[in-house]
Amino acid sequence: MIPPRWREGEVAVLGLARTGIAAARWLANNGFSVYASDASNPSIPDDVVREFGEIGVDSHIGGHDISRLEAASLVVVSPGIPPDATPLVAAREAGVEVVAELELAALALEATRLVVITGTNGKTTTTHLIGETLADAGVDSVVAGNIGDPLIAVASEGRSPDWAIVEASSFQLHDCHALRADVGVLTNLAPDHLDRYPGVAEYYADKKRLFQNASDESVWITCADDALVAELKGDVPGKDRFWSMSNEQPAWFDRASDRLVLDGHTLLPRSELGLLGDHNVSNALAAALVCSSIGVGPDGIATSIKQAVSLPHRMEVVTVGNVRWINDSKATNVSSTSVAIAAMGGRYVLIMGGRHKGESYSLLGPQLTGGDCVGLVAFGESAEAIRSDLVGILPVRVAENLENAVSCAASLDAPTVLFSPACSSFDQFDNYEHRGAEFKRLLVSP
Ligand code: UMA
Repeated sequence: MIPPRWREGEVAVLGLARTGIAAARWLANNGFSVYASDASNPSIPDDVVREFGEIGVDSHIGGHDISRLEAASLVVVSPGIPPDATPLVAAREAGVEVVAELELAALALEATRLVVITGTNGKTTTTHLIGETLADAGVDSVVAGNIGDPLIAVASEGRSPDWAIVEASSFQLHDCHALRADVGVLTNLAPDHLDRYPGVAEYYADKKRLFQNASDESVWITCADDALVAELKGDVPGKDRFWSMSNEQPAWFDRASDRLVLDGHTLLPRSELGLLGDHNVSNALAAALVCSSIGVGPDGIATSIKQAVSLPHRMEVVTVGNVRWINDSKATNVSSTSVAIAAMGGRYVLIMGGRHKGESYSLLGPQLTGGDCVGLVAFGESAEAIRSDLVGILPVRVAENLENAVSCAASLDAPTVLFSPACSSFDQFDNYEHRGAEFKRLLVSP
């Protein structure tokens, strides 16, 4: 239930990108007095500006009025705003409650049960596979969160589906206190976002918020092979359902017979999974466990998973002439690129680069040593750091931008080029989608 105290004054919405707009809309339409602001000048669509005028959202761009934040009954924060941002610090110091949009949405959708998927890598694909399988099975469900649409937008549509399948980033979990996952998935853990967190412990602590408010009815779906995940989860109440890439578990990959197995029965042969790499076998097993815990039968799960194709910018194959280009622009951290490298077979060139996030690229050294990767092209702000971390391992060329990196990779004459940046995109692009779209455009019109 939405706490009545939040109605006792003005609610301040921080950030006016997708999340802030959706949160302000829901709040104003539900009788709250709303002040929404953004420190920069995001381009807010004209119809949203008009709508805000009609529903009474007081919106300001180009800065935050700190005194209004300090006097607010609640601050609803967008995930892209770091916890140490000045307006948030001011609000907290003034004793104002700060919540994530995800928390507000979960309270607004009281009758909807939540599957919450978090982890460093694989969460978007797992969320997508669950969403497709439940939709195919006719389960009243919606997919939301980090994958695309903020959950509060579902509440705004007046819908109250039986299930919401929510991809939750650590940023979104940070200011969640009452959020309760009915089914929770922790895909894996690896260092990431070290440009925002003081250290990996703080990043993992936000992931751990998945398990807050655990009860005996909770269902936890985690990988039995991952000691770090087990340690983070600890001994919380609820029912555990494990998957494994090597040992017999409720869902597991039987490598000897090349099959994905669910509850003792073949779910599908590995060859029928249309997604590249072991990491996607792992994602499919996690999704299968979620769907079976919601009541979908193994045949339905298998049919939906077989039909799944890779999402844009995640090991997305684009064949141009004789070259297979793999767009993995979503790989914004070193562990994600490591997973992509593990999925490769045959000679290939690797393109990496973008904005450095604080991780060492030398972690990739052992995988690249003496392997199929015949050359590395580093571009963007992090090019020099990548070069100096990996230059002893394989030939490294430096390119100023993505366009030059693509031409350089093409000149190396390998049958496959893997574009898996291991960095964020913000040095030269709006986001990873923009970067991936540019990459694909360059392939057709270099
Ligand atoms: N801003 C302020 N004050 C500040 C700092 C920033 O007003 O002090 C403003 C910025 O100018 C910006 C807004 O706050 O306009 C922040 O917006 P946002 O970055 O949260 O953007 P949204 O469009 O709302 O997108 C967010 C997620 N973005 C981030 O987490 C950075 C999207 O995840 C998510 O899809 C969307 O909500 C819907 O849930 C993207 C992402 O990059 C895909 N996620 C990270 C990742 O996957 O690695 C976590």
